[in-house]
Amino acid sequence: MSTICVHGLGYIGLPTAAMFANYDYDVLGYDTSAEVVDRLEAGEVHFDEPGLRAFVTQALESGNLAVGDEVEPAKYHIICVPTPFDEETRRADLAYVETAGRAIVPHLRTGDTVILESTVPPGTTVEVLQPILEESGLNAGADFAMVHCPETVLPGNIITELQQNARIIGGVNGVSTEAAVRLYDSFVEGEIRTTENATTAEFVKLIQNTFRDTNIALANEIAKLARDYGISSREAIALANQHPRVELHQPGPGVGGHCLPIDPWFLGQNSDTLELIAMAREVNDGMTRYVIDILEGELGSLAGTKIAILGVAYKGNVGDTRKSPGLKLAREIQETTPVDSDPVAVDGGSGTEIALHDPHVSDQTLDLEPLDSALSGADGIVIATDHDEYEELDPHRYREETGEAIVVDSRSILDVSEWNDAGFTVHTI
Ligand code: SAJ
Repeated sequence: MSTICVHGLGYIGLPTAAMFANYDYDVLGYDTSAEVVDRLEAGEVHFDEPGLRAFVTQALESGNLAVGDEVEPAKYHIICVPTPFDEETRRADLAYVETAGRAIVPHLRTGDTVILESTVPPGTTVEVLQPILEESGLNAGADFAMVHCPETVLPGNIITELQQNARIIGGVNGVSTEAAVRLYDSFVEGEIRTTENATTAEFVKLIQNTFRDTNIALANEIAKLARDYGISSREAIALANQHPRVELHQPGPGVGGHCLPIDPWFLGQNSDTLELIAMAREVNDGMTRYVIDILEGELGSLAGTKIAILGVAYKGNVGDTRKSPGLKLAREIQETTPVDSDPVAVDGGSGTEIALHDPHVSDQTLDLEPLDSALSGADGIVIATDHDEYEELDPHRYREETGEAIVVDSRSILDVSEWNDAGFTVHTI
């Protein structure tokens, strides 16, 4: 019997399982995907995250971590399953949480603790998970402990943040909360804050990401205003942030990843109140259109042009393309220049040739090109992701291949005067 059973070995579950194992707990990592389990058993990690492979290998080799596709009894069950977003209804799909709960029921015993880490709409722990777990005949709070403990780690820095970030633990009662605090206290170096209300913990996680999304929307609107006034939004924001109570985020081509563009909708899922937050989502989603407007302002219709999009990862120095602004931009350009208006249809009927480049992305389903070929003959170049590699691009090297290309630096990472000297027209957001 394992001490801890982690349900779901994805971005959060796998590092969490390895962390506990490396802190000497006896851990079973459970995943319904036989492929995930097989790859882990073969020493492979199924997604990119700095340092994770060595961290997981250490856990497996110590014998503290085992992986499998069957649940076992455990003193602690930690649920880290995905909660996919339904784009049409803008609601969370809680099927994986429900399935995880049902998988625990036959193994649940008096004195166990069940922890939900997955990001969920407020009310899920108590209204969705609790009734399922109580099908065991045991009562949450009285017979077993039940808490929500949201993960808050930043992709690209997961292992460090897992240990160093503060944690919020919301139990259905004091005994539940204390049981989870004792567990996380074994490796969390950040502060552990508690609330005796699981819904509050769910809510807190969502307002953290909503704060960031809404703040970025404000930065995006500020960037548009700054362009209207012919000044640099980045300089203005940096100067404004000198004030001790101002903390503006950075503008860009939109907000990607699996958290910020989704969590504001989860927050409003069981409420009628979503005004500013919904508008912020629209502002951020509209940034790809804003980039297209800049390109069209310079090039006219994009039909028949070639646009190179540098960066299809959702943010700098990661290989993750979930809800990537770069890919969204590519799709929207293709919709903007339908085949009818297109004298030289290429790439699936779009009137625009789109070349994608990203040094961090290895997704074989994307038609990524080497940098030279992506830039060759480009009429427009969009820096869509703030990878370090793009910051270091030498404009003089590409000038001949691109001619007088228009550059939209949506992340403001280029040295504009250097690019101007090389003959490029550069627009920054
Ligand atoms: N972005 C901007 N401007 C900024 C900051 C970010 O446009 O000033 C964009 C990024 O380029 C990216 C998107 O926002 O496209 C999201 O990136 P991010 O780095 O803000 O966040 P994520 O999605 O990688 O991780 C977030 C984090 N949440 C917060 O910082 C409040 C992380 O701590 C959470 O654990 C994670 O969501 C999650 O799992 O919820």
